[in-house]
Amino acid sequence: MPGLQRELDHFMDGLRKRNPYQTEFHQAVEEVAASVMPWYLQRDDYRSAQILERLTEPDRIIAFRVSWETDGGDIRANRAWRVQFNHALGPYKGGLRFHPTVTDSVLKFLAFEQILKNSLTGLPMGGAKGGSNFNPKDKSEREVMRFCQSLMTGLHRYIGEDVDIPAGDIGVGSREISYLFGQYIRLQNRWAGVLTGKGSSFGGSAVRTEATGYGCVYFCEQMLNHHGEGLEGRTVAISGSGDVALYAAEKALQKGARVLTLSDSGGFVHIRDGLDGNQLEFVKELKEGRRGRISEFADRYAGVEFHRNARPWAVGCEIAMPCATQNELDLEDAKSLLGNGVMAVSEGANMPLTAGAVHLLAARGVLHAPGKASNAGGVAVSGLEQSQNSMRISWSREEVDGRLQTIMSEIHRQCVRHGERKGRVNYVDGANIAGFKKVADAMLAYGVV
Ligand code: NDP
Ligand code: 2IT
Repeated sequence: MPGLQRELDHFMDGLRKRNPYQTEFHQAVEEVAASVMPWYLQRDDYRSAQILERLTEPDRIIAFRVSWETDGGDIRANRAWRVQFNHALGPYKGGLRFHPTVTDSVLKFLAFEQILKNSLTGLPMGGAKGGSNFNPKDKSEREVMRFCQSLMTGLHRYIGEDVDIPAGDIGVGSREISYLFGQYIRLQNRWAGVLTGKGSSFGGSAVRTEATGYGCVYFCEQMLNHHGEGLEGRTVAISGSGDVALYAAEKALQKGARVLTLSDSGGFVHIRDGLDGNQLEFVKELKEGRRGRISEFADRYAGVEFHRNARPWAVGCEIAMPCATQNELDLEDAKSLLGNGVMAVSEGANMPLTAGAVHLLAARGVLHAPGKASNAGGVAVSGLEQSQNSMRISWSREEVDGRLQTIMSEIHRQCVRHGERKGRVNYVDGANIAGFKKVADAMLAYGVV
């Protein structure tokens, strides 16, 4: 369709010009624009209201300096941002990332993806993301605390339980959320559910830590079942060893799958016989308790090999779950997976595949769940945490897990509805169209705002 390609190129040229050098943001928008364009071009009402142009321009970006003091008395200044992208469907919602690679481009891509992801959950949440180029890895406990307090001092006036509700992401787990929350309630002198991922004794929801990984496996199972396959006995390669990866591994084990790999930024471990329950407990303690390196897992167990500075995608597997970071699985990795007969890719991370890898998997008909569908379980349980905070109640593990499963099934249903072509589902198109449409309808209803 030459007209379609021309429209897409024209739109992307404009977006690139308006947002120079923001390559991650371009990549995220281009994927969505390619999915929605055929349908968008038929909607004169959306086109004349410039929905696509407005939906790719953030409502606002708050950029601020975070000054803090090291244990040695040196002064440091980091950069921090909060991208409040779109609140058509509810208050801004999305995580905070602390990692040296954080830039405004990375946060804009994440916040843009979050709009559509949150729309897919069916809960009233807009899209946002924030974070800093701060590296928590080589910092002491007290340094992390002082950094979090200083960041919240800069951020607190822009957030609120009905305005914007941050949560965790890479480098921001329950420790950081607790420091951020403590500072928020000190500054505001009021307790409100303004962050999610809190400790269970102070307003946190059951299953929030596990929700992204569990949800990713629930979604993968739905995707396989819909195509006449199952998860039991399947081999799974997982990247990462953070919150998302570890609980994807846990749920995959519970479902009878064989987990062959985990990784961190130093390399990956190949568990030839498949991860077992004791080993998973060891890795949890290693990563969550001691903040150690994944190489130590191989040091501890015979039969577990460590591959330094390598990614796990050359290991033969039937299912791949990238759960570390963006663009961690490229065209060459996708070729390796295909060469080994991969049948499904379920993204735990946000945009872990390069555009080349996405296109190759689509061309070869591999089932591919994009993060905005398959990792939506985390923010969905964040939404449930907000509900519990507002109602001043707390639900049991079973209650929250049941709701999570229902939400993941409903997201799968929406992907099928908008992405099924001749009995095979393109989940990338399905998720993009379903997520986009709801936000577009709300924006149209609001008029020119
Ligand atoms: P964590 O900080 O808990 O873990 C991140 C993991 O990814 C670590 O193993 C880390 O290794 C690895 N990693 C991070 N950056 C890189 C990099 N540049 N290269 C190689 N490895 C890297 O984060 P989460 O588990 O929370 O997040 C993982 C992914 O899931 C992210 O894409 C995040 O946006 C996404 N996500 C998270 C949700 C959540 O609720 N937490 C919800 C939905 C999506 P190392 O420790 O060596 O840096
Ligand atoms: O990418 C994501 O969905 C998250 N980091 C979770 C966001 C949230 O608000 O729970």
